[in-house]
Amino acid sequence: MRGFTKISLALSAMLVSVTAHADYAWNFPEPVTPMALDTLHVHNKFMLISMAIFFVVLAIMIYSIFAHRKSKNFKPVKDHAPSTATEIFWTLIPFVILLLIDFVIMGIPAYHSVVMMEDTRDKATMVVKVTGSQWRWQYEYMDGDAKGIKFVSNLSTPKEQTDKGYEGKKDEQYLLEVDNRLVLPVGEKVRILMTATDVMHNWWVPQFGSSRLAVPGFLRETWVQVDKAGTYRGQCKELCGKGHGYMPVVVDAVPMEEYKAWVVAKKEEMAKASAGADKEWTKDELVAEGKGVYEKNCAVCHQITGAGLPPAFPALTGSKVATGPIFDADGKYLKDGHLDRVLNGIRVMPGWKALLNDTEIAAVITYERNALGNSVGDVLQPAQVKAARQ
Ligand code: HEC
Ligand SMILES: [Cu+2]
Repeated sequence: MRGFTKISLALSAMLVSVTAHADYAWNFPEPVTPMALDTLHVHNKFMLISMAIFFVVLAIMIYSIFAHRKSKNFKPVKDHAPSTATEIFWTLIPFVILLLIDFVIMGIPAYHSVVMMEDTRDKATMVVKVTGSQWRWQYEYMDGDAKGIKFVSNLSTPKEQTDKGYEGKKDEQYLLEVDNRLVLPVGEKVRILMTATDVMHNWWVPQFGSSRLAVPGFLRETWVQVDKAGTYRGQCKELCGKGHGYMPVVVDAVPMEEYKAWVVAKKEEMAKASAGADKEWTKDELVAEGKGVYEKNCAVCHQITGAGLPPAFPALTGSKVATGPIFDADGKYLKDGHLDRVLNGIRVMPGWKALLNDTEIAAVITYERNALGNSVGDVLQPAQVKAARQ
């Protein structure tokens, strides 16, 4: 009786703690793509089957223990094994049962799910390329009206909130917010091509159910078809270095009309940016623009002040490269010069050619040379960056 009291006390304590957390989401997040729905169904089905097996086995075990207890004078069999026929019989029966469950009852839905995940082309109406880099995502629309739209998506949680010892209020979407969201039309099957520029990353939105490793040097694919409008958030799911926790994914799924309007607006924005590349900028304009570019893209490694984190990440303050020549005596592009380092990168330093436009590169270089404790005094124009790219 005592034992029972103890057990029921413990059980009710557990129940209380469970109900105290009743608002906590124990289940999977709501699936919004056919893939997420299908895999959730498979999961639930498998869970039920495993639980049924668990309870049947447990019941037989408890029954055996109780029915053959000492107080009933059961004598254990010591001196002989049961007949070979019995042994074969009770090995074969569970074997057949499990075979049936594994290959038929679980195998068929699992097979259906896997085939569906792998089929990226059938009925896909658009293609988006997703590139992972340390530590940001880049999106490129490959076809249709949106063809040519390409942008980088950076974490937008203010830097001070992620600093050690920060006590203030954190954003509601802390570490799950970005400056440029991926926008997709609702109900369209989107084929996603995936790659990485440095190490492996994984573009993962839990509510989409699709997750695929982005591997440098490989083009891999998956697909999403978001059936419900809304904003969906995810993260990089492959440990990819120091900034792994700082490369979230934010996707806006919007009705087709809204998507089309977004495409037009985004194209205009891009046209404006490239027009900006042809005009002559003043030093102050470039430094002001460059500060934003620097803090968003470079400060993770080189730090806000430019002091770096030696020996892994060199200081830019006083750096020979960052204060050194950009062009040679004939005004030609200098290999291993400042611009070359930023465009093409070297070793751990990423190349920014594909991630930043001409204005951004000109601005960040002018910023490095005239801020962060440096005062070279010169200016790099976007037009010069444009020319150097060729
Ligand atoms: C992922 C971390 C990382 C990011 C982000 C990064 N850098 Fe670097 N950077 C490095 C490393 C590491 C080196 C040293 C490379 C080497 O020489 O092996 C470096 C070197 C440099 C150098 C040469 C410095 C010297 O004295 O050798 C410049 C200039 C530079 N980075 C500019 C930038 C700019 C501009 C950005 C942003 C647009 C940026 N970096 C973003 C890691 C980074
Ligand atoms: Cu990553």
